[in-house]
Amino acid sequence: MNLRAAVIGAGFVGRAHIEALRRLAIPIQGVLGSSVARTQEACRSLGIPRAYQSIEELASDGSVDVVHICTPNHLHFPETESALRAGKHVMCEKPLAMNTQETAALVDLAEIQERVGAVTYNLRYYPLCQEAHALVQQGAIGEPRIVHGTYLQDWLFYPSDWNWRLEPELGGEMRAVADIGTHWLDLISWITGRKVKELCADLATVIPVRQRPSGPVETFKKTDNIATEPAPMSTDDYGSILLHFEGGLRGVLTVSQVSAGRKNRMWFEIDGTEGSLAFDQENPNVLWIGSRREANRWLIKDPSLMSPQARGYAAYPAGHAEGYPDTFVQLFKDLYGYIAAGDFQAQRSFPTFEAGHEEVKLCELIAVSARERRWVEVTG
Ligand code: SOE
Repeated sequence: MNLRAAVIGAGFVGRAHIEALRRLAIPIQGVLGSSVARTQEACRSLGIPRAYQSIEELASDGSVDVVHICTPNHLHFPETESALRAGKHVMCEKPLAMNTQETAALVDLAEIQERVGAVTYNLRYYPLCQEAHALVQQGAIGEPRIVHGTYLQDWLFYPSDWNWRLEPELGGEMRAVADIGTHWLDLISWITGRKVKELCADLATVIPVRQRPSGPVETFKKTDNIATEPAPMSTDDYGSILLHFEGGLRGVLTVSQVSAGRKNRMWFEIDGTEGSLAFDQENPNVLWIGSRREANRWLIKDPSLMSPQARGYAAYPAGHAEGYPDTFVQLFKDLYGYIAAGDFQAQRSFPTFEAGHEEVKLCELIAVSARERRWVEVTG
């Protein structure tokens, strides 16, 4: 494949994108960071040839086919718009944009420009999440009836923990639900093939005042020894959401970024009429398969024991663990393969801009439900 990439953002997730692109031997033409110094440092430390000075310079680079957007949330819309208008395909970090006006505009613009848009709901690409998807589609657990789970982290546990996601102007009005809850919601809708039809949410800002550092702090980095000032908080540290999906499936999700000891615990269980499945991102090489008729099983990731449609998403043989960085490789493999094939009417197996729009819509409805303390229907 002759496609070439450029990456905007060189923080935690930008580097994950760069590493995955390299495993796929996709040339990275250049990087644009949050400042000239950070761009140059990224190019130097990662051996990337070109340090762009601006989004305009990047967009006018005719050698770039796909732009990866790995910046804070408020930049996703303008950067994606520039890339699409310049005729690039886009791989955007989640959430796709700050609100549904923006996400709907990006869905339309990608269609008008006949470019492909994807959103990094990469958790679909754990080999055993692909297997869960295949098993549910094959009817291995019958009709899904109940789904429950959590997405819990502790990196914002202390009032002194800080990140741009805490500032609504940069991260959006919703935080834990948008940042990690939408990963779970996207994953469950994709595995079960059912959309959320109505929901009822309870949200809380459990740390009402935090200590804002005088300079920027990268995701998952500590703020020790930096001068700070008190800052009142408005976004959600915690949320629990009751969910009704299409086809009678119902369930509940709890998200939190203040649960001590839980580092990145995206966990789900789907209970069907014939059996159950459960997966834990902190231990992603096993899938629990529950049964009433026979003994429960643990499927240890092994491509030779996985369903034909899922086994291609395991890059390594049995006994060789795969994790978070591998999910980006598999997602980009799907996306770049689709773009290279050139038929943009073909069905898309990766998370699309439409999926990104759907998640931002759910976030807006979750905010309404929590504010008005009531069930809200998902329309449109
Ligand atoms: C921070 O909460 C974060 O990096 C998310 O933004 C990612 O999407 C998730 O995969 C890990 O946690």
